[in-house]
Amino acid sequence: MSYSSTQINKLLNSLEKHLADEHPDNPVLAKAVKSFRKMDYIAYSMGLLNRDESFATCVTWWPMIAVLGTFSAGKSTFINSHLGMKLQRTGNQAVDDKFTVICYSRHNEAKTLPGVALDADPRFPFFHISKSIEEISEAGQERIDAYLQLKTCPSENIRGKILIDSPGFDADSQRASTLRLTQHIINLSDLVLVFFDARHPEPKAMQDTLAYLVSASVNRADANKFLYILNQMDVTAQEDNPEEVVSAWQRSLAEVGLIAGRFYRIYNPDVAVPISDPRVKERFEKKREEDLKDIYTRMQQIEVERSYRIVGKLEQTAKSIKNQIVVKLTEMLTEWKNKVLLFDGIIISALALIVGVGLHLSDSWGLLGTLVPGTESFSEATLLAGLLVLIIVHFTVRKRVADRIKKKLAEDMGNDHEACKQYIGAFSKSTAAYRSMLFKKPAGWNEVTERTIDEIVDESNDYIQELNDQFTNPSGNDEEETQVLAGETQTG
Ligand SMILES: Nc1nc2c(ncn2[C@@H]2O[C@H](COP(=O)(O)OP(=O)(O)OP(=O)(O)O)[C@@H](O)[C@H]2O)c(=O)[nH]1
Ligand SMILES: [Mg+2]
Repeated sequence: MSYSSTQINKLLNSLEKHLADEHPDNPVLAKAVKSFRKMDYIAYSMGLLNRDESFATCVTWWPMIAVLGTFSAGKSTFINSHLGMKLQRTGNQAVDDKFTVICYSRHNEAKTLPGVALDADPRFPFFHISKSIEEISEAGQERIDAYLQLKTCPSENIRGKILIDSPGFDADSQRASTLRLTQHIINLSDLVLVFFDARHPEPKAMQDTLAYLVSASVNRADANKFLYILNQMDVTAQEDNPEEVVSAWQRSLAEVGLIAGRFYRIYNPDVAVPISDPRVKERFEKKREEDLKDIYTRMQQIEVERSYRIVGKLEQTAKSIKNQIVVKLTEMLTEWKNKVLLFDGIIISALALIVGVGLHLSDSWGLLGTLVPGTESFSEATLLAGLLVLIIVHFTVRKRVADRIKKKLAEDMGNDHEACKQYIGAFSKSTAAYRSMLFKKPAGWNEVTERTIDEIVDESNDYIQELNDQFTNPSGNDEEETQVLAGETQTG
């Protein structure tokens, strides 16, 4: 993705502000943006990045949790109860017809913004999604607002995360654009909760859902980010054999290839039908509590993971500039210099030889006198012409050799386009015609920039310590936090 250089400044400023809002008491990630920015300037001076690029756009700043599933399965009810407020409408008819992206905002009470707000904002994972929808739209230009909306919400439970509520999945009546959005969301999400309805566990009722949401997920490398949830379990308490509902559900999942995976059974007590038999009730409640705790732990965990992931990326990028990129560029420059000198030598000797032989054959050795100042026929023009030829030869050789080295690099690096582009940018800058060949170090790399990189590495270590202080609690004086962590290690 590329932006203009003013756009990139704006983007990073608002990113920093948003992160600072999210964690007023713990500004690690907002500080990380600053460190990324510092590194950007080094990369600009080295030619690794263009002025309209930033290392900060290579990381995803918000972990995303998507809630998908059959209609009326209780997706919105689950989300409301997680947020602790009635943000989403719920009801027994198909209620939602749009994807709702829910994110934290400290300042506002809940606020709804149209889909264009997401489409136009590069901080969100839906930047320019309308283009991709237009491509497949059958109904001509469809408005993104018909599919997507943004809600901000002051619930602490989604601080630092993006939560997505989706319309009930019903593949028959799905428009292509909805399917495309679903795919986009699945690809980008760190966690996907797939909701099923215990009132309709039979395969027929969810065939399309299975085909689209489940079979596609089975063979993915990130298959473990999918959690399969059978919701509204309370209604099965009335059945003679509640276990049969669960088996029917698991059988239909198995039919589309899903045998391993994480299965959960929950219900929402606020809207549940009361369970009269106390023994059944106890059993249902216990299972529900266990499963819900696991689901919440997974949801909680992704925020911890993202903070470490971002800071890790910062450190890793800084180190790779110093230990890999600069080293490799230096080698490439040495190779370039040696080859240029060699070819310069060969070509100039050859030229001298040709001129010599030519003059000899035409018996005009006397002309050589013109090149020696003081002799009669010496002309400055001849000297200048000779010099010019040498200069042209030299710069052509410099460029040709550099091009050869770049070409070989592109072949060696194969499909790592991003890294290859950076090397080529930096190497081009280092071998630019205005730059002396005698510099051993790549352009933009000097004691100051080297010290800055060391600083960034130190900073990222400080951030990790700050994160450790935030997420672990060695002194153990806050029971709740210790419990959360204990849960994490179990599932992790
Ligand atoms: N008995 C029972 N009813 C539930 C449960 N969860 C949700 N409901 C009810 O099921 C209906 C549908 O809930 P929603 O949360 O709107 O479902 P949804 O999946 O968001 O539905 P769409 O957005 O229309 O696809 C509502 O009337 C809820 O009150 C549950 O655990 N048990
Ligand atoms: Mg809903």
